Amino acid sequence: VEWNGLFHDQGPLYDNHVEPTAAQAVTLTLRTFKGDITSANIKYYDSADGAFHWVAMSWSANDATGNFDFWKGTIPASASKKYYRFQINDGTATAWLNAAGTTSAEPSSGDFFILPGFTTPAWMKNGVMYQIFPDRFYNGDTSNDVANGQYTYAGCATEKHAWRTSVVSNVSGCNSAVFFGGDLAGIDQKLGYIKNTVGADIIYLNPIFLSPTNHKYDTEDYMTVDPAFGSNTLLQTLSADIHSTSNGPKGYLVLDGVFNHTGDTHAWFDRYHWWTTNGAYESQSSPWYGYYTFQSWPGTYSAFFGIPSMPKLDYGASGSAVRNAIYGSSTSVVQTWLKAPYAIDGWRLDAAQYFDAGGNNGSDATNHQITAELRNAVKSVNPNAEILGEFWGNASPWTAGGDQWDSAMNYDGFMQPVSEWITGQDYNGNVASIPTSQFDSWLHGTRANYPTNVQQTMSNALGSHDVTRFGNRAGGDIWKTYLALFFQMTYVGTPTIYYGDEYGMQGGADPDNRRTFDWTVGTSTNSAVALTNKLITIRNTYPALRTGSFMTLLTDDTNKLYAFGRFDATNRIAVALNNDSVTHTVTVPVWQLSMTNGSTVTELISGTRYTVQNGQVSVAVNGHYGAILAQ
Ligand code: ARE
Ligand code: CA
Repeated sequence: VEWNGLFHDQGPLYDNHVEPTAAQAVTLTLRTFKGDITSANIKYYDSADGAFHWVAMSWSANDATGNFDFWKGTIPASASKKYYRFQINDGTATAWLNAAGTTSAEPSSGDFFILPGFTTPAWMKNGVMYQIFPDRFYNGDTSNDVANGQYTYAGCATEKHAWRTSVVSNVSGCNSAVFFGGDLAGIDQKLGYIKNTVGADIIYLNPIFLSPTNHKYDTEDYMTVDPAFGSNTLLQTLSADIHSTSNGPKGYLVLDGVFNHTGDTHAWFDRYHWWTTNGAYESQSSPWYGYYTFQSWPGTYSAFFGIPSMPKLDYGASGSAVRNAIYGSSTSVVQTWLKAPYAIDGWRLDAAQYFDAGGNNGSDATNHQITAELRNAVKSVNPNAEILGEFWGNASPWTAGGDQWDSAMNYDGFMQPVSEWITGQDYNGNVASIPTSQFDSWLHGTRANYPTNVQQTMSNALGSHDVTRFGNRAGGDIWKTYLALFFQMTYVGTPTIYYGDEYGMQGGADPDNRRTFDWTVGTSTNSAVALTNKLITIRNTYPALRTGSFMTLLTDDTNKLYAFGRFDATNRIAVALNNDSVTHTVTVPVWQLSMTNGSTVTELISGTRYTVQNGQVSVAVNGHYGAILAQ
């Protein structure tokens, strides 16, 4: 069997129902070199009977170039989850193909998923997300700014700093008390920048509810927008303006849901007696005593990473008061903000791996039961809402069943490999460098962890509020940002821009990764911002870049080159990336995409046309730049 001719993924040409209902049979297509094999079978595991089943495939067609055969087979419709791989035979020789790759021995993991009835939001598949740390984006209302010494929390008096773009350093352990004045009014005023200048349509806000710190991961009241950021009414306005098409494309709003822990100033806990009612820390007969886990009351209790200001919620059993308050009732936190008049479009679930009862820190059946209940609660209000989990590794325990998260922050399958390939540093800024071939196999392996509709909605970012800035890791070389943008906007998953990354904002670890946005740099005349916008426009124009197949075309470790295809029934696109610092001519084997000799492709940035010769297109690509060849 010629492995180089084998291809299958769940793109539109190879799978007729990537999100099947229980009533839809799934017809799969397998590509081989023409005349290469004698037979092929689908072998699938059906969770309904816990057994493997075989489907013999039959030859159906050749491709336009005559290089390939297509074989088809159909898995019958039913409601049960199924997992499949292909057995490909050439006489007595056999190869196996599944999502993890091609092997000569039968694989025991890495199969493709069929999860009837599981859908992820179309707007996440087709959108571009923009992440904002609200205190640092734009000050749209100076009247709500936190003043110097306005209050003291955890021994730190608040400090109001002037907007500036230099290093945000640790202020004697009190960096969470440093405020710059950014707010929801500022975000609302800058929607034109986000939607039109950048071209993003999904806005993800770091926490905005009442809390004494600038980051607001220690919630004091889930039902109140922090007054330094605005008001509940202003959130209503912001949500409406994001959704409106009068200021750009229709947008979507995702909020940070910090439900693993509350802050220690929440009335339920009330460590500092800020509230008139008795919290769990104040009285063992508090109505909320059972909301937390005390090893020794009141001083020793379960908390996020043992940080005393973040006492961990005890979710108890199904139907518990905490479950009802957070997501289970119509007046719960999760449901309230999803409903009109706020109508947010999704939740990013902070530290969601730790949800649990009894301070156990998650990762067991209780965590997954809570998460599944939370999903049902979200989808009962809005079936198109997004549930985006925060997890730094392989998030498949929360996505593989199609019953918990829609997708996750893609630290493991995007941010880390991109950082190591392009910058030679991991996202924490430590030296870590990988060649193109390893970059490609890393991407292949992490895609295989997830159902295709999950892959298509994974949040693919270059940086976040928890890691060093991409611009820092790139050593200030804006060309590395250009290259990263080419990849981000053409890869599988929801491109996610951490505010300022579109112009290569600098910054080290927390808190320096939360510098104030520089509005003299973040403009349409900035070359990186302009490239971001151009690439997003291209992504928006070609569905193949969002929901098409992905095929590796070239890995060249010596010259640091990478090329891959994205394609569907309408378009075939080859993306060529040069990770070297000098120009290289990239010879892209577009015969793998069935492009015929003599046909032309258009490079979408320059408009230059190229002719396919000998199954290839040769294109000169600048160092740390890319080319997008479409037909
Ligand atoms: C503050 C200070 C820091 C200081 C820290 C400890 O700013 O300088 O080091 O306190 O005292 C929020 C704020 C932070 C704040 C923190 C504690 O944003 O500024 O730090 O609260 O008060 C793990 C968790 C993951 C978590 C990351 C940071 O699993 O959930 O660590 N991320 C979320 C948010 C954060 C937020 C919180 C959680 C708390 O995104 O912004 O912090 O609500 C590996 C592991 C991961 C681990 C990761 C990073 O990859 O696999 O599990 O993530 O490393 O450590
Ligand atoms: Ca303000």
